[in-house]
Amino acid sequence: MADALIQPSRPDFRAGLVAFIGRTNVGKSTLLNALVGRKVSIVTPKPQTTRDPVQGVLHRPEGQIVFVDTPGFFKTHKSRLVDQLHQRARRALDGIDVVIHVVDPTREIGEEDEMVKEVLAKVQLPRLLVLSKCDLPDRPERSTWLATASSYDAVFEVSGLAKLELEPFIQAILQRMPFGPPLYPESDVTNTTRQFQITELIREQIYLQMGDEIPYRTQVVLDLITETKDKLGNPELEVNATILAASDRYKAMLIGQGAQRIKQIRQFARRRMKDEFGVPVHLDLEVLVDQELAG
Ligand SMILES: Nc1nc2c(ncn2[C@@H]2O[C@H](COP(=O)(O)OP(=O)(O)OP(=O)(O)O)[C@@H](O)[C@H]2O)c(=O)[nH]1
Ligand SMILES: [Mg+2]
Repeated sequence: MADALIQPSRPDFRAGLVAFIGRTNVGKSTLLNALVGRKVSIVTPKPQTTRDPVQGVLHRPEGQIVFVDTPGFFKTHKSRLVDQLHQRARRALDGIDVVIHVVDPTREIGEEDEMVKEVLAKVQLPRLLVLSKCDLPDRPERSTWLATASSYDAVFEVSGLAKLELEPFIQAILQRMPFGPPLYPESDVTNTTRQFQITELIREQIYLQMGDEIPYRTQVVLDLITETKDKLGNPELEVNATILAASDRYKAMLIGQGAQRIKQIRQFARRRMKDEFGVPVHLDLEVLVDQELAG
């Protein structure tokens, strides 16, 4: 955040922080991306895709909303990583102005939803309930969630994927923002760096290209990023990154038969990076084992 760039705002300008909280896979990150108009948070059908409280900024003449994405709550066998992600989601509520509980009415209500409700019960904040995926015709838990409306300040049904019903939702949030100057300059859409975005786009492809068994403890490390030019003088990016796997077995899975899987991860990640950064990307990916990730 470069404070010097922030323009003095109108006296009635509103700005604040809004956190999305919910069980894993309900569509928090998809919604964040739809609201800010850019892919600032990665999305996959696999649980606990989001690991860090990524911020995305929506700029409007009357106000600025900083959305905070959080790791989803996920009930699984006890693990240090899952505990850590839940802790990050709870902490993301510090300093927030409004909390948005995102639920997926297509899925049976479960223990994970109860975990989120317990977190919400501990915070004294304006709260909105969002029923996601309203583009899907079959939403068996819709009425059950709507029946909980009295526990919230307002309820919305939206679709991040199909970008449906977003405007009334945005207006409801803006109304609840405190008066104050913008938190980010108008040019900023996220608090993340390009380096972070690159490692996330690689992690996204790891999740997407692997089967059911995801090497969750895998880490992506950026070794080098260089801005270069092609023969005609057009800008390009050269990226060298390493995927650290927790064991030889995971390393073999990531590489795949005849190195097919790592090739796919590389190809798709390159394409997504080109979409995001607007320049061709050469990506060099290596897979190594890091024993410290195990356990
Ligand atoms: N049909 C439909 N699918 C959606 C919608 N929003 C998200 N999805 C899908 O739901 C899956 C999970 O989406 P995410 O945005 O990653 O969910 P999340 O809540 O951020 O998940 P975690 O980061 O794991 O907590 C993906 O396969 C999305 O494409 C929606 O509005 N409609
Ligand atoms: Mg997410």
